[in-house]
Amino acid sequence: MQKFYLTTPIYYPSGKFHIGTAYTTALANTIKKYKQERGFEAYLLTGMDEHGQKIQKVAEANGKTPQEHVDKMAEEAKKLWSLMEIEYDDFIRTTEERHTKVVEKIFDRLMEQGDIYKSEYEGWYCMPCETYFTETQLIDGKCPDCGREVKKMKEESYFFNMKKYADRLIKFYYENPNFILPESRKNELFNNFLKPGLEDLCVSRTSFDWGVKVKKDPKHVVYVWLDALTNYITALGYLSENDSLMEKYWPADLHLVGKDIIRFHGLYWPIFLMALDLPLPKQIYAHGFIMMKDGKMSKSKGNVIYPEPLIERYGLDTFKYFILREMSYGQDGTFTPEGFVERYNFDLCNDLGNLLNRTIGMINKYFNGDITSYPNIISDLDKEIEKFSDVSIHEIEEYFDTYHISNAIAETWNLVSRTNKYIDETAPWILFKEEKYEALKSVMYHLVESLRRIAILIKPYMKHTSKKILQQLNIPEELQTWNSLTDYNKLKNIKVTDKPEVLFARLETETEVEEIKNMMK
Ligand code: ME8
Repeated sequence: MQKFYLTTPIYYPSGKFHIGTAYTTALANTIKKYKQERGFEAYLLTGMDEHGQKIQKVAEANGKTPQEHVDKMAEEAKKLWSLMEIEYDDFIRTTEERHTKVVEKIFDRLMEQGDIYKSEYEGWYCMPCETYFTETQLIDGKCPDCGREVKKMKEESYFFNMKKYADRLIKFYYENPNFILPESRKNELFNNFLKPGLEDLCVSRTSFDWGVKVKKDPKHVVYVWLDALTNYITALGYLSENDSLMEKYWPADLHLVGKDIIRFHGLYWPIFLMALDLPLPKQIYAHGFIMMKDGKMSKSKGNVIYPEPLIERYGLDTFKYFILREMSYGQDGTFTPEGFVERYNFDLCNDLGNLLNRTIGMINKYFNGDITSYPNIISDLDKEIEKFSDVSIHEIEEYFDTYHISNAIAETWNLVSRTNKYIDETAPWILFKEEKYEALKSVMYHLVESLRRIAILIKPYMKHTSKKILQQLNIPEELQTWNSLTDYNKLKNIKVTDKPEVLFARLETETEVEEIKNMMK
């Protein structure tokens, strides 16, 4: 069986996870489920990045030790992933011994090899922000973040020799043009960072101690990104007693990240791996950000939206449908309460829900719920819809394979719309009135086929809706699989339900927009 190893970023437990974090994870789960449908042995890793000064400070502010804080946050994260039915195979936390022990070993080894060397870090330090800046980053000689005075400071630090590997990485980029997706991000990394030349990277800190200590020099802790990135291999047992998962799954097929952290994944991570003599991941896809009408989500603006209340009120499938559809490939998307309610009412309730209801209603009315077998006489309109859905399936698979999930969903809804149009074109009520029963049978057959296909195509991200459609139509198990998508004439002796259940009840727009606005914090 072909394997597929994919990862999400490991998130900082600095606050409650909002719909942005949920988006990356839902996207990862969708890709995993799709790969499984296509016969891959898929392995999904997620987790938490628990070290660093930021976490130490948040814990202090909450009157907790860092460990108490991250333990609680890990529980909450797992609760959210369970609510969202995320089928991860492992959840790695960077404070776990299986991780920290290996980070120590990696740091040691890189030091021994001479890739990490000791030197002095010099820069402009902003005390309140606890951050170093270079001369050019300063604004009017002051801190670019808070505008306060900065001081020139020197600190003893360990550095990673990035320069040594830069040419190899450039070559790798040339030889693997699809390594970084989308292409625009790759070009950015290449032109803005690789071409001008990489600076050596400071990989240790002495200003705080919540991290993995450098074994041979414990007043230093390992830089949080060197610590964090290695999770992708420590979780597989790299340098541990049992590294069978590493054997099986490395290199990763896909690292899924947001555009904010592509620099770390596209530059530093490959170089760390080269230094460790390990193969590089096959692809890194950086998606865009979920934005709000007034820009980024932030607590100070009071515009943060969390997944839980949305899922509770509108269901998991609706939530996933919205975020996955709204985020075009590599682009930012916008969350608005109006957009959310509109997509629900139009796409889910009107287009998909009504299609199922109308179809079941007609089959019951005209044929007592029975679909017997593939019709003998096929009209041109029937042929057209068959052809349309064949082409759709092909395109949707291609979109899934290249992680254009929003396009895959949009194309599926084209099929939904086309099927609705087919009802208008064939006007089954007239066929019935004119007693053209063979033609009417064929229309019903084609409607069920379309719905069966749609139900299979949405399975990776709308499991429950998919199941409800297949159940109401009474589709046999063997015709519920991805492999059966291309079969078009196998449905036989089916009796659809005589008690159709509404998939998505219509929402009252104004009330719901208000409801969602009240969910924002
Ligand atoms: O960066 N829209 O963790 P983090 C879409 N610990 N995605 C969003 C988003 C938004 N508005 N906000 C956040 C870290 N994300 C490091 C990662 S990996 C070795 C270490 C998602 O908690 C997106 O995937 O800040 C982004 O890259 C990630 O959360 C950042 O999570």
